[in-house]
Amino acid sequence: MGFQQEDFVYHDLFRENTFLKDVLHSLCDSQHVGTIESDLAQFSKRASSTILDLMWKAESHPPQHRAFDHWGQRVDEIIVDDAWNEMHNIAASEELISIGYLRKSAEASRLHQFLKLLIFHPSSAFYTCPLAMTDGAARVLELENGPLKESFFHKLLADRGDDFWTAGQWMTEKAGGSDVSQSETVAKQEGGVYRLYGTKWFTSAVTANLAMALAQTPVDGRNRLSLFLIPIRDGNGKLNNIEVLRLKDKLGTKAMPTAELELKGVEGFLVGELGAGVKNIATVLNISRLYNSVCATGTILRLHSLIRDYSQKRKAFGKMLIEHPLHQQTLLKSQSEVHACVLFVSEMALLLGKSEMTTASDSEAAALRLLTPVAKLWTAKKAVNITSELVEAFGGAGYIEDTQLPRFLRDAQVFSIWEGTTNIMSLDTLRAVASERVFIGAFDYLSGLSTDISPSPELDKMKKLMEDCKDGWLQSLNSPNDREVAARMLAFALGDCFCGLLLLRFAQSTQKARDLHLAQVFIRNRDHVDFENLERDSERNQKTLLS
Ligand code: MFK
Repeated sequence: MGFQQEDFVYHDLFRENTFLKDVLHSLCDSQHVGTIESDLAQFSKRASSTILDLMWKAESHPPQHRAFDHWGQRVDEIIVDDAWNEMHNIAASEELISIGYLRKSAEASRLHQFLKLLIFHPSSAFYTCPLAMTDGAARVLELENGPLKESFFHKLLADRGDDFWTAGQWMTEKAGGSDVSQSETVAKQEGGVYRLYGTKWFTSAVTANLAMALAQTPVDGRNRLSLFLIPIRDGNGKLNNIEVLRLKDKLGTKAMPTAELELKGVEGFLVGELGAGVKNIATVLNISRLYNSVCATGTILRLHSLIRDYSQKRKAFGKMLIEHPLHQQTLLKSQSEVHACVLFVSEMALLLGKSEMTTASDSEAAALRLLTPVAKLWTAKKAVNITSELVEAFGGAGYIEDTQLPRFLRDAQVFSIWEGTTNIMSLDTLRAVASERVFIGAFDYLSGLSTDISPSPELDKMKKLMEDCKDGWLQSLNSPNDREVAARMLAFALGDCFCGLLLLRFAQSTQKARDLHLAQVFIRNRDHVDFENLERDSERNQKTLLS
């Protein structure tokens, strides 16, 4: 037989090298680190073996919509593979939601949960998508602290699959995508309850048990969006006055059922104040945007592990790929960014944990608000770019479906769209910095981070970037147009600066040559921020675009 290439291996991400363990040890207090470490170790072993097998099965049997039974009766069954249902049981028994709410590890509980989700995501067939919305709904209910919490909160935290409920988030409509204010779904009061009517254009995880949905309600003589909790199914598992119009044929996330739904008078329970729907659903969005960051990060952590493994098994031009200087450059730059993403989401987990324990300082609360959209857009774009780079690094094998590598590229594209595009996240960054409290507090937080790090040229470069962001924003951007034009540049520069500081602090904490090298590689590849370097004349821009 001729040459046979040895296959690449899906290593256990927690045991493959010391990186994730080092992250945990550098951020978690000694009281909780042992429990979290042993839980991550056992789970990571499952995620790279039995759970991975379930993912292949779920991915190769995508969901189907059976609209009618054999007599023509509308049934709207969503047929999913058993493997998808097994992901549900795993999510419950591994307490993937409840870890964040039982708070056994106090402020580090979200760190525990996010690291576990990071390991789960690349083996989950995107079961992390329903989990993201479930977690967001759980946080809304926890804050609501009334009868709805009493009825539903515990179901979202259950540790047995049969008892565990997942949640969807139903916002997007034909008329209202990013601009949800254009939504046409209405909630009418009928017989003392609210009933919702309208079409929801993009509802992921239609196998969920409840949904958080926006609908128009009359408030002071005009329509305003309000938030409703909808129990999706009755006691027999049948949809409650909801019709499934069709499942979406998406670019990726093929195992995950996403549907177009017609609401035909489904009962909904008002959450929070009438007319404050966007503000209330922002709680869901902020949680699910952090999940998006965790999942984007998990994707590239896994893919980088695969290419490192392959690079030690594939020979070209007389030596292993890993020995080629140019291949090393590609892998090193992406590894520095993968590590940056892991540190970014881990730090956000700590900030979220503190905020939910009400122990966050003002500057930490401000950093959480500002850096949530930044984390979302920054990690999403890294996932898209790095996935493209690393799939390419496999050569032709990366373009062949049965290597399962092209799936990475298809799936990565969702991260910059799911829960708001890069530009929408940039506008949310703008919304956040418009508050003086958030602007000052978040820069205080970054500045505090930099004072913990020993002097070096790399630290100087990150401090300059931070000052240029702050001063440039205050001094050179005065009109709403100029600020909008600069929003994306600010968001990416903040992401660069935050990650550079985190990588330096991490290297200082581990004292490992690997971590210092990766911090240096990352910082060397950062650009300066220059708010003057923008096309600010909107009228001229439009003329050029249309001519
Ligand atoms: C996993 C597989 C997935 C499968 C494929 C997925 C593909 C994509 C499917 C989807 O459709 S996902 C859903 C994507 N859509 C979004 O994420 C919505 C994007 N749009 C936004 O985020 C807009 O910015 C937003 C709807 C929030 C704008 O609405 P408004 O009405 O113009 O907001 P406004 O008036 O600025 O803010 C209303 C209130 O909410 C304000 O509070 P006050 O009333 O007290 O002033 C804001 O401060 C507050 N708010 C808005 N965003 C916030 C926030 N508060 C905290 N955090 C935020 N992020």
